[in-house]
Parts: sequence; C-alpha cells; structure tokens
Amino acid sequence: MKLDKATIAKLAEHLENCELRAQDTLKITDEYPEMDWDDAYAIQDEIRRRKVASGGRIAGLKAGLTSFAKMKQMGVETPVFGFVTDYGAVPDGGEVKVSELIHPKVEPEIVFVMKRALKGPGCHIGEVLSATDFVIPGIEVIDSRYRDFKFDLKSVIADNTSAARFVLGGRMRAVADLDLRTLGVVMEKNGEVVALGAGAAVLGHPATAIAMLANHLGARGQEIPAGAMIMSGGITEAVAVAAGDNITLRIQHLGSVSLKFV
Ligand code: OOG
Ligand code: MG
Repeated sequence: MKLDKATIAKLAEHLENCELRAQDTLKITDEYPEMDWDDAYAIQDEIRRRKVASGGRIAGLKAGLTSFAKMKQMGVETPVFGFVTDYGAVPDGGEVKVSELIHPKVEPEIVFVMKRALKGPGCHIGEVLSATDFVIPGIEVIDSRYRDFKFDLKSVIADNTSAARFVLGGRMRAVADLDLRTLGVVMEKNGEVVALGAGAAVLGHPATAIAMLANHLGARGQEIPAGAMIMSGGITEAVAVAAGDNITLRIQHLGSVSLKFV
C-alpha cells in the first residue's frame, strides 16, 4: 500500500459523491500516480463499506474487462472485480433515468447465480460449474465516473469498475444443459442489432471469469458466498445510450431481457 488511510477514505468519498451526484472527475492516478493495486481495491472496499453503513445492500458481484472486445475498447489487459448495489437493480422492461447517470453504456452479460460458496486459490471452471445454481441473461449499465470514460486499471478498480445499474431476466437454465462458449448473444437498440457475440468471448468460457473472481477473493482471505449473483463481464464492446433508447438482449436458450432509458 502506498496511500495512507485518510487518503483512501478521501478518494472513496470523492468517487462515491461523483456517482451519487452524476458528476465526472479526472482519473485519480493523475493526482496519486504512486497508488498500487491494493490501494485501488482498498478504495473500492471503502466505497462498499460506506454504502453498507448507510443502509445499502450489496446485490451481487461483477467481473469486468473479461472479453477481448472490452479490453481493446478500454485499452487495458486485465480483468477487474467489483460489486453492484440494491439501488442498481432495474426490473426487466424497467426504466433507467439518464439524469441520474453521467454517460451510461450497456453491455450484454451472462450472469451466474451460485448454490455453493467458492474459494480460491486453485478455483477452476469445473468447480465453478458444479457450484452454479443457474445462469440468466443480464444487461449491465456501466457509467465510469471518469471524464470521457478515460481511465487506467487502478482508477477503474477504485471506481468500483464503473458499476451503475443492471437488469436480469429471461430464463434461468442449469449449466449442465448448455455449452456456455457457443451461446449466441444479440443486443438490440431500438430494434436494430448493435452488438453480436458468443459466450466464449469472455476468457474462452464465461465460468473462467467466476474462477478468477474466486481466486482474487481467496488471495485476500474472502470467498464468493453461496447464493451470490455474479455478472461475468461484457461479451461485446459497451454501447452508449441516451434518453429514449430501448435495449433488448437475447441470449440463445436463455430468453431475453430489456430496459428503457428515459
Ligand atoms: C469497466 C467495467 C467493465 C465489463 O463487463 O467489462 C465491465 C468499464 O469498461 O468502464 O463491467
Ligand atoms: Mg460489465
């Protein structure tokens, strides 16, 4: 760790305020270039602590930057991990108010719900698949607090990996019946196809993202709890949205899920 506790608390408060007020900021490594990975996750943990302390609930976990399309779009090379909150949940077909966000984008994701806890190190996709209760389709709405979505990995980790809103829906399916690598993914904006992919875009197999999360948490003495909902990461590039847009995600065998921006 390169930053002291007071600096971590100050940066967490700043980033959370930017989120709650829908105000952008410059990436924090501009001012604190010495900050390291532990500092970045410590800032994210402090944001999480603040939310729970003020009565919020953690609704799930997320892996991000797990597909080549996303890594290329954002100019980074390593997955990142974060969390989503109760107030981020949007019902299927529901509305997202763009006035509450800075510059939202949507991503198609395969979402895992676990029946058993998972703990690294050494967690592999066999363990992930045997511990998975079901998968469902999800649209993640990301909204980097950094100006023009320009960040480096440490800054985006501190900013809870741009987490903002999410919608889950469609059909829950057991993983034993599916080949998650070849599931076709189609995302539409106002009835037009804007992104296409398959599950293998996420690290060759989306369960790899869940294993990486378990190993990441295991290295810090934590685990994925039983029952956890986990977003495995955008399969395609994220697509910018504005008020008036309708988004529908269809995933082969998993049905569809949608939301509107108002
Ligand atoms: C970081 C969050 C990425 C994903 O699924 O790749 C993410 C960002 O691109 O702003 O959630
Ligand atoms: Mg995502």
